[in-house]
Amino acid sequence: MGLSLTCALLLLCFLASGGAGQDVYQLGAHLQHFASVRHPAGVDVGAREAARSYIKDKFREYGLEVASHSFNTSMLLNGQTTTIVGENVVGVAEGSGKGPLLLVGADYDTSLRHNPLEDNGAGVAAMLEVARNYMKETQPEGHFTRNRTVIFVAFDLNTKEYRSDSKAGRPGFYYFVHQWLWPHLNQSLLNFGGAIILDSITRFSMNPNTQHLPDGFSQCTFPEAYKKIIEDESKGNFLALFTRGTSQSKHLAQTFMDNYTKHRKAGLVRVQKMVLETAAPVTSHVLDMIDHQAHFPFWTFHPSDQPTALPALLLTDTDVYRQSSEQCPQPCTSEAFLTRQRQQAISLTCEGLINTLFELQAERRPGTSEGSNGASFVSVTATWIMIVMAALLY
Ligand SMILES: *[C@@H]1O[C@H](CO)[C@@H](O)[C@H](O)[C@H]1NC(C)=O
Ligand SMILES: *[C@@H]1O[C@H](CO)[C@@H](O)[C@H](O)[C@H]1NC(C)=O
Ligand SMILES: *[C@@H]1O[C@H](CO)[C@@H](O)[C@H](O)[C@H]1NC(C)=O
Ligand SMILES: CC(=O)N[C@H]1CO[C@H](CO)[C@@H](O)[C@@H]1O
Repeated sequence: MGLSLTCALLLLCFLASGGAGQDVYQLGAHLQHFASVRHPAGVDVGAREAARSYIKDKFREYGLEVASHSFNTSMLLNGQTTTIVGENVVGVAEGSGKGPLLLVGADYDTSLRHNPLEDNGAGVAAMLEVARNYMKETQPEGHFTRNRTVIFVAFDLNTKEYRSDSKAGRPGFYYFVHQWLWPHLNQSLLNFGGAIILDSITRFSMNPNTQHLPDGFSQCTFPEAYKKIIEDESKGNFLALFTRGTSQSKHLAQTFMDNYTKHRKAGLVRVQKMVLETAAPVTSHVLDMIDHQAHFPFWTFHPSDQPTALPALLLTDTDVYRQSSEQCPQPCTSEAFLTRQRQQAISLTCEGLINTLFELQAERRPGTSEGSNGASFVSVTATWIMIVMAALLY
């Protein structure tokens, strides 16, 4: 009885810890591969390439078609401007029918000064989990059919984040949009549903005055978001969702919001929409906040004389504009990093994204009921509860 009681208690603890379904996510396993600095001038010169290999292996394992996009850029190494070869990694989930393609992307390299797990290992881990679950649910035995194409992209060399290097060339995502994506879309806006970018998604704080906003944030740029954040005592307790004010971007943003908010634990980390209207004035301080992540070359896409803005969303914790309530002890291992708060936040983001992909790119198979993908987790839980009760009665 002693043993079975212990077993039962352990199982109950296991069940109680099931927050935003995080035990179905393999975040810890991914994060182990993103703990070290992945910069061309980093101490571990092989770290960037090792991370890239890991992403490719996982994409293949999930059944995605892997494509690679190499580009040349430049940066300051040992005092000299040097050409560097970068590689964006693409995982393609081809749809069976026509319709606009959707992209989910995250940077996998790092700057020299940020925590490699926070910026942006967690974003890459989330993207991998979204890819894994999307592919699993759209297998022949899954609940959905894959109708429209989804691509998952890990971007290399975000030179815009290496701010100390003012001579650095353009970042990998810039080349990706111009050299890979636009030709792939047959240079037609109609073939593109939008990009959703994950860049730093684990910095949170429920304490007042932990969210900093740059000068000009309120004045006509993001008035609604400003009001809400001030009302909330400037707490860094939200995931920011930056979008343009165009109808296509707003539709994508709303679909994500709706699917995110549906989760019963969504209240733990709310999503704050930041809508940048076309005519809104933007100060250089505000631009500093939003011009170095991968959504930016989509917003500012200019393939010819004509600007052709592409729809894109940025999901971010606002990074250096926020003080996290959780410091990671140095050296920050993936185990120490993946606290319950971070795990829940990443899981919620994953759930919102996966359901957004189901909603926009897939179709429920006839005969599978609404919510049955979520219900599989519940029925597993129910089975465990029965086992626990049996153990207790015994
Ligand atoms: C990068 O530059 C080298 C020469 O420095 C060239 O041989 C190579 O083809 C370039 N690669 C790409 C992808 O443009
Ligand atoms: C989605 O794909 C399935 C299977 O290929 C097909 O039966 C269905 O008609 C498609 N739906 C649309 C809207 O294209
Ligand atoms: C682009 O055109 C090619 C050749 O006509 C076609 O096979 C491909 O499906 C098109 N791509 C998209 C995204 O429509
Ligand atoms: C699974 C899920 O919650 N899907 C929802 C995503 O958002 C769309 C648009 O609001 C809803 O129709 C889906 O039901």
